[in-house]
Amino acid sequence: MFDNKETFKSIFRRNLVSKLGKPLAEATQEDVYHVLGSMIREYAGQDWAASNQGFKQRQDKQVYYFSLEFLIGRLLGNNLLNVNELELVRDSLAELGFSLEEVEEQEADAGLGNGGLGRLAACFLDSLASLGYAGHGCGIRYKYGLFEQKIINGNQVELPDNWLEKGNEWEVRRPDKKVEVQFWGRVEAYEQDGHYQFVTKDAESVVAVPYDVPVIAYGQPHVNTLRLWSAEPKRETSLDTPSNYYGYLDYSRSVESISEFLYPDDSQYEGKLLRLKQQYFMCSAGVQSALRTFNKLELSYDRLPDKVAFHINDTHPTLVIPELMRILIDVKGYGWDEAWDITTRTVSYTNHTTLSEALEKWPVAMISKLLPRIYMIIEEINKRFCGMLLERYPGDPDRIQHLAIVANDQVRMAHLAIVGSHSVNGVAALHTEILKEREMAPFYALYPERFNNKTNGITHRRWLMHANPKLSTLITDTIGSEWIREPGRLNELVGVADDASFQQHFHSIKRNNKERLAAYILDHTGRAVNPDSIFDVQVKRLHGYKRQLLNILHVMHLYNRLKSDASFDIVPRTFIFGAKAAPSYYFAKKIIKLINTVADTVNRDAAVKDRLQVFFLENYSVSLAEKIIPAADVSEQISTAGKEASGTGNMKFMMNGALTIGTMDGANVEMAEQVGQDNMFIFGLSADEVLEYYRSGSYRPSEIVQQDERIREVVEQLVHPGAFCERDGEFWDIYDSLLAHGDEYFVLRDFAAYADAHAAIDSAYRDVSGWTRKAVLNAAHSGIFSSDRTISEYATDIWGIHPVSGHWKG
Ligand code: GPQ
Repeated sequence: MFDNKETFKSIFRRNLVSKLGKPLAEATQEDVYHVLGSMIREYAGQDWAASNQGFKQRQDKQVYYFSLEFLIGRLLGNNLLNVNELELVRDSLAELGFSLEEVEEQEADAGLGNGGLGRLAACFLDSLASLGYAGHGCGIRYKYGLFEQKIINGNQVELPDNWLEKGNEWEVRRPDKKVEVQFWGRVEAYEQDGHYQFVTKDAESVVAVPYDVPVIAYGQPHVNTLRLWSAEPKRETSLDTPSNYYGYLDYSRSVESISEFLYPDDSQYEGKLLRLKQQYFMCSAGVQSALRTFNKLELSYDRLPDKVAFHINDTHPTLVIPELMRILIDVKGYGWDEAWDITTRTVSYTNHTTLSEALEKWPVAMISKLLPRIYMIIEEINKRFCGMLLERYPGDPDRIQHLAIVANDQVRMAHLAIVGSHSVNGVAALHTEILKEREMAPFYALYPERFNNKTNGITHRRWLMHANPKLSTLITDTIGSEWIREPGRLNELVGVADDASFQQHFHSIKRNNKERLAAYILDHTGRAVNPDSIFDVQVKRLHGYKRQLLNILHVMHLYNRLKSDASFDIVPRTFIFGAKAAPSYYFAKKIIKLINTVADTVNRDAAVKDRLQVFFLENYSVSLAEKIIPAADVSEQISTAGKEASGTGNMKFMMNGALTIGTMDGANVEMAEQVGQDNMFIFGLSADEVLEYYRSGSYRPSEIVQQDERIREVVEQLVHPGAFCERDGEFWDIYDSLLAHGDEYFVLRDFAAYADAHAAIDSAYRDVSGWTRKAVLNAAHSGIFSSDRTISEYATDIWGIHPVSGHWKG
């Protein structure tokens, strides 16, 4: 791209003048960011055009990954890494008097997602491109991403995330590729040549305009597209827009609201009309646009499944199924059976949770009014599906009712997704087993061949190479650079896990990352952190089942012991939390308040602060994760067993040499298989034991409180004024969740085992070499959790695609 530093510097100066009209002497860091970003984007434009040209010429099968969320974070550093210019640009900027790290800080995070599901989509895009697949993202260009979190008096306050305020260097608006999406109206049927033809009358049209973001491969000139749709009113007046001026203004505002903001709920169904509009808007725009590309191949639609795959990221994009049916039948003239065959062979679906509160069930009244033709098609799918069930299970109406897509005046999106696709996958081995044996068992009985597992992964390019460049360099210096293309080869580090000199380098890199995080904490909280303390981290969305409560209750217990037992000797520990709570999730917000209250008490207490500190870092985001994860010694993955479908943060920590304290849940199970239980701190109930408790109803949290003095003490501290409770009954709701409402997530049941696991961490950490060895082994066995492995499995088993370009520059 740039031959050497001198060419870079001269091109950069020229761009600064032509783009901003500024000489170098006047440029701010923000200017440098914008100019550099636009240079990289423009450069990638060449490869982008060539990639698209290649797809078309070779008629490559295209995968479209539909997702309401793409939590991509910042792009500058990652794109520089992928085009192999990171070092040259860093050095050149330094010569011009700028620090690349500080320039990177100028970029707003693209926070177009809530948590794991959205970040997974972003990691998948990186792997699709870097492995040379023709695979693209389809999403929404929300004007406001996930809210910005402020902590005020210990409470979460949400501010709008105006991420586009300063412009977005990476996107290209493509008005020439716009499509129209129809809402409301009524369906009319005509008879034509012996069959019915359906048209929707008096619908409201919305224009979907794509903003394309290049997804740049690592080390090869391959660029895919993340196409984000923005909703705009139709400018020209026509029958489907209001003709009077005030009516038009209302229409225009309501249209723009479709892509206005991301719903901030994670693993939680919100039955709002606007959310349904977002879903259909994205599905219809994405399907139309993919079919437009397919049309250029001039093939029969019978061939669609050979050339196109639509993957739906959870049920949020399930309307892809009836939308494709609508186009095949109403526009392309297919009969039902052929259209159904094409559709089901084109669509595949990933399930990300078994939590019942996350299940999408749209009211028939809402969906049939907003999307009348789509609802007709859903009804017909349901009718035919139930007819099939009736043949198969005559005399078992309960079973049919249980499996139906439309029942109790609701459309069950998961049922529609399973019935309308050829593949249904879970995201970790345990999760997939739970789907097959419990949650989706009757569907598994019907369609065993559709169900498969695809254990999640993370891109090692962002989460190791970019987030932890020093460790990345050490690895390359030790085992060569092949691990970058084949992350499985990280296991060659096993050979140096006991090597004293390697250990020492590894340890000092971790220590260095901890110093950087300590500097960040000092900067943001005004408190100094001891970088020799154990950095014990729990960062993820705030949820009952993720059990941040278990963690903070244990911190309260440690504090109590330090206060009461002068001989209690612990390795200094710094507990770090980061978590956003859904704005309407009252309980989760109370936990945030509790964590902050505990942090306040502990950090202000001179008697303990050399041994115990607690921080809640505000506004957890992708870019903050990149600072925190490389600095962690201990990774908290402590969900109630059976509840966390996979987890992906667990993999990021492992890859960066943190040791996991965790339950046998989600992908923790497979991590333990890889690295061995000796190198993790596993504790607590198993998924089967949790299930057994639910079945028998025999769990009595009050008995545990009676038996365990430590637990009694911390539970009482929630409601009685003292160290952690400013006013009487401050944390009654939390107290009640544990004692009056049965402790749904087994926090008290797992407390003792959790405390033991923490004691084991304390003693293991005292042996520096032993700990470092375990840390190295974790990194060494993390290669299988690269999303490159995950994506190759999707490619082979689900999508039937091959890399279309395969050479590596690096
Ligand atoms: N997940 Cl359903 C989300 O982040 N949001 C959601 O709405 C749903 C699931 C997560 C899930 O909780 C994690 O266990 C997974 O690792 C992650 O999806 C990616 O599969």
